[in-house]
Amino acid sequence: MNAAAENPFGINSKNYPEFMGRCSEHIVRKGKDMADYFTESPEPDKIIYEVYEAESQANMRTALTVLKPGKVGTEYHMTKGHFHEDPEAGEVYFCLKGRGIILMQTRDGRTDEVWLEPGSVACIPPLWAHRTVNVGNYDFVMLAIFPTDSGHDYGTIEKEGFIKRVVEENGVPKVV
Ligand code: PAN
Ligand code: ZN
Repeated sequence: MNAAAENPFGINSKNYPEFMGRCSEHIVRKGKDMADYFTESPEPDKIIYEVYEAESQANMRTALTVLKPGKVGTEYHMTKGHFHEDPEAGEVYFCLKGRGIILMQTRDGRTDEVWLEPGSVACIPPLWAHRTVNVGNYDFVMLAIFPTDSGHDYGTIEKEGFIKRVVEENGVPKVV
């Protein structure tokens, strides 16, 4: 574990780039990585989102997601979405910047959503798949905290998709 990550730190809407700078993992998801997720084909080299993940601390992982504004067809930019493999692992999302929606669903087909703006928090219970959607005109930046051993199951969503989608209708976001 790197020593800097063991020190206490605060993250807010202004200093989050500093946190990004000390993360050990950086994932970039482009259109070509998400061809099977959107209804229409995204431009292959367009960046949809980036994730910066810190070393684990106190059995928790902290990850910052920057979801770029934009749409693929009428569908707003979104993350892949996943279940946690550990049935006891929930997660908390803190919105630092922008406007977004967290879509959630269970394996037996229940759905829910939480709209986020700066200062809002979404509590994702265990056993709920979660996907983030940027419905604003600027970057949507959120911080996620989840147990280190959560594990990520992407396969189910990749195969079955989300029951609800967020599209632009008459110039405004609509969950359909
Ligand atoms: C988040 C997500 C992040 C990217 O840190 O991993 O927003 O979304 P996908 O992982 O679905 O591509 C989280 O929920 N971690 O558990
Ligand atoms: Zn998660």
